[in-house]
Amino acid sequence: MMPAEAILRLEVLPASRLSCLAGDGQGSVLGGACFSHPALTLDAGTLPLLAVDMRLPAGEEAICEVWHCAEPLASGRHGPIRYRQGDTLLYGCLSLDEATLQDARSPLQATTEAAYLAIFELLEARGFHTVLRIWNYFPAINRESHTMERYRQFNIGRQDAFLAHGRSVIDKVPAACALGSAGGGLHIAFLATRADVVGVENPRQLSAYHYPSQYGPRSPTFARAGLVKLGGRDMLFISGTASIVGHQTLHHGDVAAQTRECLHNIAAIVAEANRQAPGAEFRLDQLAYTVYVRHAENLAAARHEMAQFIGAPVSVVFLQADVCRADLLVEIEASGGHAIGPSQANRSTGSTPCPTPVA
Ligand code: 3EB
Repeated sequence: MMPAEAILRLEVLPASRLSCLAGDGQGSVLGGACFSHPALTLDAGTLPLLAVDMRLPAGEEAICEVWHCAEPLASGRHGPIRYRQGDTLLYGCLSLDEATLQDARSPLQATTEAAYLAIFELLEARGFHTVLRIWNYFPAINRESHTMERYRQFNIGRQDAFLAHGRSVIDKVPAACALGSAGGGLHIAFLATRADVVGVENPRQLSAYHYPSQYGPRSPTFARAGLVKLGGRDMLFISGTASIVGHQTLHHGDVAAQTRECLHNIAAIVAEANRQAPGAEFRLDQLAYTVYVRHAENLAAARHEMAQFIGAPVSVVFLQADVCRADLLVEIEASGGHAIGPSQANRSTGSTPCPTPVA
């Protein structure tokens, strides 16, 4: 007998194979994000698929991270958000141009606040109380404008939206990442759930929501990781993780040492998750990773350190992106406990032909 499909599965595939998803049963696709430079023009129909303008390692094809869900799914729209949901999971995404408004807020701050307000409105309307994981991308993340670094403007807009919806900004906050894209507007994707989510913090790091004001007037609103039980399985979503101990950046200018520090931090989060979910037994080599490296010339060093530390993880994607502090050269996110890879049906029959690329 075939084992039951996991309720949630991550499939990493080249964008040229996106059209295969129809054969795979587009029905199982919850949503996803594609990375390429320039951004793809996706004809995704009703699927919430984000097209992010982000550089890849030299010679690599545009790549998509696609989430599949075994629940019966339905798609919808809410304002700028495209979403798809089952009984316990909802994935949504939106892309907004930075609007110039006639008020004191910077365009990025105002656009971020509007995006998060729309997300919370949708989630309240659909009865999904908890954001499990949220991915944020916008250009020139370290550039100064309106007297402030853009990442800090983003943090104000994000926190104001949490507060406007009566949401806590110090715990029960989502796992997240915030990366600099190569162009375009503000792109956000999110995975929400009706299940209970436990926030996991890293004993080696001050919680980001308690960062002191030297990093900006508002602390970033995210947890180091989120732990959830779905379909009887413990799943772990680890936020973007950098070479930060306490609240300080370590190893300025040394990408290899920064990569190792990221991985020590991820190992600490995994140990903490295993303590909070006895029986889960998350393992570093069983996680799916995305590694964001600021400078193309540092990709090889980051790859080498990953291989030294983890061996051969089940999945790893490398992308080139700016990270949210100017002195950070690399950031690594990971998730596990869900299935990783192509569907079991595809595994047993070999790869499905898919002659017509969507892009
Ligand atoms: C850090 O630990 C590095 O603002 O959502 C990592 C993950 C970082 C998420 C966010 C920022 C965010 O502060 C930066």
